[in-house]
Amino acid sequence: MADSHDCRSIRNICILAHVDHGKTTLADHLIASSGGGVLHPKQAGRLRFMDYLDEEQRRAITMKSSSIALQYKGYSINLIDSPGHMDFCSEVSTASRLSDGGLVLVDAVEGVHIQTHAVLRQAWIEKLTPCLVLNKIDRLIVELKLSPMEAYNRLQRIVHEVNGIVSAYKSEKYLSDVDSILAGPAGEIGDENQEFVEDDEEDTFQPQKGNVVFVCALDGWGFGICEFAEFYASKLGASSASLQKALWGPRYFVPKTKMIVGKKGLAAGSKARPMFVQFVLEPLWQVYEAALDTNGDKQILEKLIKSFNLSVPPRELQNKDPKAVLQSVISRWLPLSDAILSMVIKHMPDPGSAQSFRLSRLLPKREILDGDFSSSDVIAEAELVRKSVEACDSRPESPCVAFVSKMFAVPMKMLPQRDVNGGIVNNYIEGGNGDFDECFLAFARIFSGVLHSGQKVFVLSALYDPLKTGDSVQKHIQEAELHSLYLMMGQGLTPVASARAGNIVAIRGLGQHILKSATLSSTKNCWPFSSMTFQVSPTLKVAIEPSDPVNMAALMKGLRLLNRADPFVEVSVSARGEHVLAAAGEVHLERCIKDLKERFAKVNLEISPPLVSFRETVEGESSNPFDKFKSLTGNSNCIEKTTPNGRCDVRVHVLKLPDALTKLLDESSDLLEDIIAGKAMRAQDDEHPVESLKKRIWDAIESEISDTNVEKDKEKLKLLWENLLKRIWALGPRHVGPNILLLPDSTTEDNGFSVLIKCSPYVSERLGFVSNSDELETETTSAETQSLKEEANSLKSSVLSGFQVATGSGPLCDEPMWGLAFVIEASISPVSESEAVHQSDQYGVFSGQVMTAVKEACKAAVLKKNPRIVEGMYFCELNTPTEYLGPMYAVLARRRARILKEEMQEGSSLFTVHAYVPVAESFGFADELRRWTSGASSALLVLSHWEALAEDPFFVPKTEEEKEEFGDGSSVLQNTARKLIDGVRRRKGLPVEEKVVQFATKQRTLARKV
Ligand SMILES: Nc1nc2c(ncn2[C@@H]2O[C@H](COP(=O)(O)OP(=O)(O)OP(=O)(O)O)[C@@H](O)[C@H]2O)c(=O)[nH]1
Ligand SMILES: [Mg+2]
Repeated sequence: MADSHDCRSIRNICILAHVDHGKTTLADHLIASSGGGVLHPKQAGRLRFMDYLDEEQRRAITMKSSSIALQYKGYSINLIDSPGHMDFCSEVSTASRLSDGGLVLVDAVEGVHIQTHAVLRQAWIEKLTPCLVLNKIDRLIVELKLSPMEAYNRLQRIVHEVNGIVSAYKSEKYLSDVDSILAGPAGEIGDENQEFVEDDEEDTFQPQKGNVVFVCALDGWGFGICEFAEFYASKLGASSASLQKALWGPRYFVPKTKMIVGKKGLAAGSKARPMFVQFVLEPLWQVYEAALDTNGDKQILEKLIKSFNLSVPPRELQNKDPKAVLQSVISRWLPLSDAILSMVIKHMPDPGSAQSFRLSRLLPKREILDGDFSSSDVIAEAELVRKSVEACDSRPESPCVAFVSKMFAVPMKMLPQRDVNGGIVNNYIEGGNGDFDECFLAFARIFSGVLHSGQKVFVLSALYDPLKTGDSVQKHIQEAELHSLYLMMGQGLTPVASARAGNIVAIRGLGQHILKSATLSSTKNCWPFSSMTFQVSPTLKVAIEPSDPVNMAALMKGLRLLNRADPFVEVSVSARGEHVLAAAGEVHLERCIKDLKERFAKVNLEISPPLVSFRETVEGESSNPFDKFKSLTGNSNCIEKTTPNGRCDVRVHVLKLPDALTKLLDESSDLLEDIIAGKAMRAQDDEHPVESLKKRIWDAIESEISDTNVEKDKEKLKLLWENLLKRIWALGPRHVGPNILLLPDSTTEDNGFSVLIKCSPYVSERLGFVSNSDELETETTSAETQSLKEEANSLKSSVLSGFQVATGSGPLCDEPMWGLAFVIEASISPVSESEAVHQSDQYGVFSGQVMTAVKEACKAAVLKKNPRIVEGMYFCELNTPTEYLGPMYAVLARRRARILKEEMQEGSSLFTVHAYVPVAESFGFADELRRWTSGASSALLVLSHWEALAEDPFFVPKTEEEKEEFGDGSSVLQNTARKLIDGVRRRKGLPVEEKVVQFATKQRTLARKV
């Protein structure tokens, strides 16, 4: 029973894989055998029970994760099926957070793909115990027609590859642990680290250990090595344990001596095959041949049925379709659900042992810095809660803690009409906001204690801190009453009165309190669970408006509901007042819009073309790295602006940051935000965020310096960079972007008559590049200069805002700037007597003038230094049969793709191609590809990086050669960079320079002739 008192009989698992590798098909068979009769075995594999949404069935891909409770040999197994499509990868995060084990599926024909990497990583991050399922073994026999030996080599290669991926994560973690130990204060290596050191040696997935199975989900059969080991034990006269070790790898059976030997033990010229081939694959191949070949030996099937005592109804054996006969025999010989579920029970941990292992990820130990005694009670209780999560304590008196990983909407009519006691419930009472058609349920796992329907709990957001009191914290904690609890059976919901620690449930009644995820707790003195990590962020944005403006309110309500129902969608209002919907990709977007139209808003909508975002930067540097620094000094390299009242002179220099540094600043924006706000000091784990970031900044710079060949230059460059890093005032836009505001060089001094607006290198201080104890200026100055200095001091924020605004919208098309460092020297001079009289109002507030001047100067500085447009790039993985390579390359070429790698997949006619495709060109890409290749190619896109276009958007042919090649400029086709810029400008309503009619005279003469 799911409500069993002992959590040792529970397993919470999810199925993870690349798209189409067969997760939902596998789930079908497990449900048919152990789902309590919700699915007839005949339909298993074809129905796709867990894909219950219409859109999922129509497209034949899973779009959300959903859970089902299975009963197997006294165990209660909560199985979560997850989607494999990139657009829904957030659902993989929500599924793995609630599970303790992950069945990682790999298609034996297609092998490891990008999402396989991604799900292995997710499992690793969430500390799941993984098992490997090699699916679609039938395709090796029927489609690829491999010999058993070839099939073995392929399987071995896949296992090896998957092990390689996991061991890379292990060593990465191991290395970073070692780093933090070296960087941190002297101490012992914790338990956790120890475990990585030990484990590092051994492959994670080993068929002989029993955590790898070979299956065909479509036909419902599968096996692990142990099934065969047991069977052959009596036949070969060996123990099944020793056979299990020998049935994988280079182990050979010598019939004469009845010995198992390694390769060396074989006689020269021996034709022996590895035991896995001889004893496992060959019989399997024979059965397939016997059943499917027209003149196959049908006796083999009969022998099989006899020797294994299989009860196959004669009716099924007489079926005319040889495939159906094969399936009924082989699925009884090697039942899929037994192979999988016995592995789950044996190799995956129960909630108790899993939670103690996963604790450091779920509820990381907090370092309490300020030893405030008044909070010691809170700390003690929070520690108690943590202990009870660690033990998965399911006693009713222990603190109750659950984690909600997502909210999902179900139509009201789908809710059970009867409560636990069989009484009729009126589901429509609750709702509160008038959304009567949809009901929001929380997808949750209980980590400690017991949850009852009707219970009151605290809902903690990820930012909640039990040690803080006051209003700022109050908004992160709410009290809520759980309306009802359900066990999930895919789409079906079974009401339960209570559920214990270790179970996965759906909770009703939290719709008003939780937006996406939250921690539930019976006590206020509890830390919230750590946030989930998502592989990508939603990048595909469109503006939405109702076809009829009258329906605006319905759209807004619809967007609000959608935002709640989809863990990954983002809804916002743009600066221009448009409602912007951000989704992970085209398929996701399409589903969101369908949901909006049909469920949440129920009105017709107008959808804009995708709003692609760009960045703006300047041309890369020349080969001499010192040029970069030269551009920071001197008059010729700078832009000067003066405020309208003539009192403030602004000089701006701009420099392009090394790409690696830009990328680092961009990626670390969350961390930087914390560091700048002074919040990152409390390390959650054993890492030192500031130190490690500092080190990475240096690494980024050093990778640029290392391009220089001369050793002396390297030293010099290093010094120059050191100097720059000590001068960081701010980052931008919005204080954490990839652009840097540098203070003027210390040699730039006030020139007696005007005063420089200066600040302390605030960000450098926070990052620890300079110490905070800056000496204060002590020189004595005249009263006049003193007041000027005070004024300069008050204008600091204007300079800063000017920089923030400029980096937020560049000169090309108002898009944010990318990887630039600005040195802004703004100096103010005293008001002269004559001006003072009519000064005050004429030009507006002085601070505003300074801000505008700084902003204008920054933008002009970018324009002067050969501006370039930067576009987002997708990493794209394509799989195409050889005959469609031509059309595929044509599609890629039309979309400015850059091919990185092309590789024939061994043993199949599939080509795998890796390419970068610009985001701006990616819309409709998958569709076009499908059309041109008759659906034979598939492509998956993952957002990869930002890349500057080398083209000059303002290119006009100047030299003779250029004119020869491009004409005199009037008839030159606009280059791509210019086209992109103009596209964005048009969308934003900014002026665009356009030649509407180029040769009017010629057109007229033509017309006359007719
Ligand atoms: N030949 C063969 N085909 C299979 C097998 N398992 C699944 N398939 C087919 O593979 C396709 C995809 O199966 P699904 O179960 O929908 O795959 P999935 O992993 O759930 O896909 P997503 O949820 O969209 O990521 C279907 O057409 C299945 O019939 C198998 O063992 N052999
Ligand atoms: Mg699926």
